[in-house]
Amino acid sequence: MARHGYKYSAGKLIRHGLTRGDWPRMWRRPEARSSYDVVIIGGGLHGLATAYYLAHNHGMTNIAVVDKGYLGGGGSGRNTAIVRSNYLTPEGVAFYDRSLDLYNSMAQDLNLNVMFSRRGHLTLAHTDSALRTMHWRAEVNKLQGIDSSVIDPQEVKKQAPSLDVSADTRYPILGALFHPPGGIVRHDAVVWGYARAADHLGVHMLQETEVLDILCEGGEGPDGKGAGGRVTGVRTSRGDISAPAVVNCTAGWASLISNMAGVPLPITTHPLQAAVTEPCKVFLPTVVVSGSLHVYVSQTDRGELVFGASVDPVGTYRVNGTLEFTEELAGHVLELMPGISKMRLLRQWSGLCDMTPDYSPVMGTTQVDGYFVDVGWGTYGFKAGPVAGETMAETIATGRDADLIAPFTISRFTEGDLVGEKGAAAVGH
Ligand code: PYC
Repeated sequence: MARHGYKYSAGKLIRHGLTRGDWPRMWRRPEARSSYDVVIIGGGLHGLATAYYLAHNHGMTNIAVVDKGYLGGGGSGRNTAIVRSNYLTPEGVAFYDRSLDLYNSMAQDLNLNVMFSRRGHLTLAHTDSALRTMHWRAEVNKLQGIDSSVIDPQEVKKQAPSLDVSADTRYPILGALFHPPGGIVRHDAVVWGYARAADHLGVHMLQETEVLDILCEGGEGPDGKGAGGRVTGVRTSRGDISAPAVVNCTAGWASLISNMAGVPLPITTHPLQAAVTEPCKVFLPTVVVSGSLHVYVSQTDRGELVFGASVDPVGTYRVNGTLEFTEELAGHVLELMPGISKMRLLRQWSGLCDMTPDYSPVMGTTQVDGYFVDVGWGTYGFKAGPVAGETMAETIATGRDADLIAPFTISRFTEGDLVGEKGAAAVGH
């Protein structure tokens, strides 16, 4: 039997299910200690993966993951679960490709079926300039051994027969970037898998525990915060916890949390809306993205179509759904797939996205000793979760930015060394 999870024989599992016996909890609800070696703020995919890899790869188990809500209640439970590595920059391609590797072996590694479905990913081009960007991405991808190529409308039709590829549409499909390794994963299962495995290795998950301040000393700012200082712990709604290392793995509130350490972030926060239809027979075999029409869509194993769009244009912390989003989405999706006009939308939701100027994350060490960031995940946080956890764990354990995240550290904004990924964002923002 694998390391994490229930240690039951098949017979015992069936008996347990039939008798509705007491199922063991996936993770404990421990009392907080007064000190930990590492406190991770944010109990989403990134925070849990960081905790898991710290424990699993580096033997560090005196770790707390604190969250003001419940595990996976933020962006990890609100995204559209798409994974891919067909980015535009060599740095981005290498980083997201490692994440795909980790997604590929995750079910075995965490002993939980995370329903990874490698089904291919199409990014449609409706203009000559979009087609040029797809060729550019394909060449960058191929140089790094990524399966990615530009295909013509007839091949697009073979991959996704429900798409209208005729030339007389309002936004004709001129071609697409085709990325066979892309797909979707069950996002909740990924969170549960990391949480259960981290718990099994001794990590404390402290839910409903809000971080009110990050405690520092020696820095140039008020209360010893800011450059040149070092972290000493966190103040939470359940009391102070001391720790020599504090990691900001939050999304939505990343800049507010970072201000608590005196480390301002170049981030603006915008809502991102999504929607899902009633289930129907599976007819869409790939993930389909249209940057020009600001839409992406995939079909779950249950048969629902899951749609997303670009972030809302105005920065805010509100996560209300809007009618404008639904109308625009429906209009654009029906341009691509007129055949689904009778399908009904079931639900709509939104989450918060922390957008950086170059559409790449901010990761690693900072100007405050012991304060680490894994933030700025815009609309790409889910696909990066595993590799972000793995590389952040290495960075925290060694005190040195892991090679894969060295291009994404905060210093790039002062050194003018941006990693421009706007051309590979799923949609225009
Ligand atoms: O970057 O693939 C992407 C994506 C999908 C949904 C939001 N972003």
